[in-house]
Amino acid sequence: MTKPKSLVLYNGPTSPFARMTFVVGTELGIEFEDQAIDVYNAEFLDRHNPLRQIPTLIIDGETAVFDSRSIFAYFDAISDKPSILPGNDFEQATRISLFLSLTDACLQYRMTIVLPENERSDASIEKLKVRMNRTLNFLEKNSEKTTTGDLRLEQIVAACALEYIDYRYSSEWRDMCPKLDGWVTQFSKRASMVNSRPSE
Ligand SMILES: N[C@@H](CCC(=O)N[C@@H](CS)C(=O)NCC(=O)O)C(=O)O
Repeated sequence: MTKPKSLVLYNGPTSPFARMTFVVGTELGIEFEDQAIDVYNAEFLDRHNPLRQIPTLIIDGETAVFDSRSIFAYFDAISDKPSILPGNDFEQATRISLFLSLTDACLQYRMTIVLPENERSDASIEKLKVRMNRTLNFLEKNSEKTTTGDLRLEQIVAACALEYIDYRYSSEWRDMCPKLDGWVTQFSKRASMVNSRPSE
């Protein structure tokens, strides 16, 4: 795999998916420039990513890689360290999907509750809350699979997802999920997690 001359990661101060790519790149020893942008006013991004979303990674000033899953795979491919991807472990891949979808539900929840009252749907908010709580319960029951073993993508995605739940929804999950709570409290002491904590 050809090594890039320059990498720019378009990131944001509170984006959970961008945070995951930052932590993955950092843990894999990749050198990249981390640029926090206001994605809602980032017209310049359209020529690279028509979705105008973060994270977006620019290789050597021209090639764009997105979304977060493609960036995880790219960082993993150019790293000199052992792969952190699930490979053919499809149960692990499914847990990664669950943590990513949990993050997505929390993002949608946040986007819904900040709408003006007349545009908000209580039913949609309730559905997202039920989805988040059901997923957290499921992940707690299987938590040993996530929390044991070597550092890998699954753990990075899990830790960023759980801290995003704290940030945008509630920390009540910590009482409901004591095993995940204990694990993430330790995991989030890693420098890559401390240096990417969401803040407005
Ligand atoms: N599936 C994408 C989701 C990216 C995403 O939702 N990014 C949000 C920030 S967390 C964004 O750019 N929102 C701005 C918008 O959609 O206008 C990924 O995994 O990277």
